[in-house]
Amino acid sequence: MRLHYAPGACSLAPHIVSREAGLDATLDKVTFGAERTTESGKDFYTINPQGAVPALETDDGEILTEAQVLLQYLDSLAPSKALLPSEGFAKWRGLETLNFIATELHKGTSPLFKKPNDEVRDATIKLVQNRWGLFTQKLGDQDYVLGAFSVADAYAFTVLRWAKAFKIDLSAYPKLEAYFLRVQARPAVQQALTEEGLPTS
Ligand SMILES: N[C@@H](CCC(=O)N[C@@H](CS)C(=O)NCC(=O)O)C(=O)O
Repeated sequence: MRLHYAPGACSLAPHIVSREAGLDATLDKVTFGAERTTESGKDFYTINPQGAVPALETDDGEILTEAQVLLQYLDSLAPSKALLPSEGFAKWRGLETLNFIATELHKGTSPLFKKPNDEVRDATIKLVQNRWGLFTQKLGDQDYVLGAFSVADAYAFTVLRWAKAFKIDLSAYPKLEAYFLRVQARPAVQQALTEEGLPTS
């Protein structure tokens, strides 16, 4: 399979999961400019008309988009790794958490990439701080948000990297820093960061 990604973008989450799951995923970097081209020399819009990463080309030639769906797909390819609860109410809690990360944390933070004016920036940061507070409540005293490491942690880590890069003050949630470092220390996460040319600490 081939994962289209941009360094540090939300595509880092499925990249991490592919490494956690030991799946054979080839990386294809997308360059964002006036045009969007892949490292393999294609117009990225022909792969994903939305122009957004992540996009996964499966071994059967299907193209799958939407980060949280890719995460569930990758989990389904490696059931023995149990990277997302699949039974009982834990399954629904897992899906609820993934959707929260996608719609509240990921899409809550992404307006900051568009260089908003001060008013929008301040409102965005306030919302992001509130949502990380809610995520911290979900985390509680657990090491990982669903108990054991899951695809949700790969996604949350990816978005928390952005909050840190934008220097959003999350000091009211000290457990988040320990959580971030715990996820970052995982060998698969280190591998994915290295493969994307990103700092590993
Ligand atoms: N709905 C998509 C959105 C993915 C997305 O926002 N990707 C960003 C990077 S994190 C992107 O490629 N943005 C470029 C653009 O939309 O122009 C998903 O959830 O996977």
